[in-house]
Amino acid sequence: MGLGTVGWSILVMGISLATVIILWVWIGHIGPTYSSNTLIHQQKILRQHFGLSPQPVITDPKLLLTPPSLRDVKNNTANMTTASAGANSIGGKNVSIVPGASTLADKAFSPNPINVKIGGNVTWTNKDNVAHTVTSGTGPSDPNKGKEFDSGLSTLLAPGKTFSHTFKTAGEIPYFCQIHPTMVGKVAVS
Ligand SMILES: [Cu+2]
Repeated sequence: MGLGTVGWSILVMGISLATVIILWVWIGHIGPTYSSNTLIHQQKILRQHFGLSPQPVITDPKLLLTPPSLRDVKNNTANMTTASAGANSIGGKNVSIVPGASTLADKAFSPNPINVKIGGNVTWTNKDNVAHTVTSGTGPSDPNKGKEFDSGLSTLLAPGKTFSHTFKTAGEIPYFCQIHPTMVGKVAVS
């Protein structure tokens, strides 16, 4: 009883308060990003361990607003429909407009060149994140541009969209993108 007990009580309270302050200063300053940073670090180690390429860093703000599980749905479903369409028709070929295509010249389309039988069709899928066109011809100044096929400047081939064309005559048909004319490809019909 008396001052001794009160003294001890104050001491215990003081130590508790000090502990709380120390813990707050020690852990509190790490902040809310601590757990997500740990997660990223763990993923990096795991990817290295299993020989996977490092996680791509996403900076596109539109993509960051989309949950990861929904990010590739458009492209994936486009692949599914073109894959089944290709399987059902004789000589159906698929060409991708690859990510970053606008600076890739003749690597913008894959595979390039593409071989197709007479009567066969080619389906282009835009796997890039900007719109393109697939337009027959050697470039914007070709007087015959778009004669054989053209996905169109008014109906741009948006990301995830597809465009198909059936080839009826043999020959080598160059094509390009009207928005980025350095993107070039070739269809060989035989
Ligand atoms: Cu383009």
